[in-house]
Amino acid sequence: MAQKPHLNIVFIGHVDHGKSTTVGRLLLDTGYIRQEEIDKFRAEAESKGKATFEFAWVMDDLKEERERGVTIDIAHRRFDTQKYYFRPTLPCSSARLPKGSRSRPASTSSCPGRSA
Ligand SMILES: Nc1nc2c(ncn2[C@@H]2O[C@H](COP(=O)(O)OP(=O)(O)OP(=O)(O)O)[C@@H](O)[C@H]2O)c(=O)[nH]1
Ligand SMILES: [Mg+2]
Repeated sequence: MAQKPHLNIVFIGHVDHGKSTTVGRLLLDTGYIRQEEIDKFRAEAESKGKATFEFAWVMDDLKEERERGVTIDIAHRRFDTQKYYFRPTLPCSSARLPKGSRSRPASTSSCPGRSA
């Protein structure tokens, strides 16, 4: 079978505008995550005062990301449609940058935190 064309998608937007949630939803709708996992995240998020973050938690799996409700480290997951193979990317959050900074300083350029 021929390989599908591969498309990278980068989700860009302001803090809390729903980038992680959109990717989590796409992964559910394309069968790359099960509804049971979302239900588990929903219950856990509610118990920790982070209700509504269940879809974001699919991508945001670091402890600090879940506590703060922000994406901190770059993350990739695959999903497919009939015609394409997608690799969504959530870039590191600007929330990690020093106040007033518009670009990532050299010392934080490698997005520390997530292994593999
Ligand atoms: N009402 C509503 N809430 C949404 C929608 N999309 C996301 N949210 C909520 O917005 C909050 C932040 O969502 P995230 O997906 O973490 O936003 P983000 O853009 O990834 O945020 P950062 O990683 O901090 O940049 C969560 O409480 C979501 O449930 C939407 O379409 N409608
Ligand atoms: Mg995010």
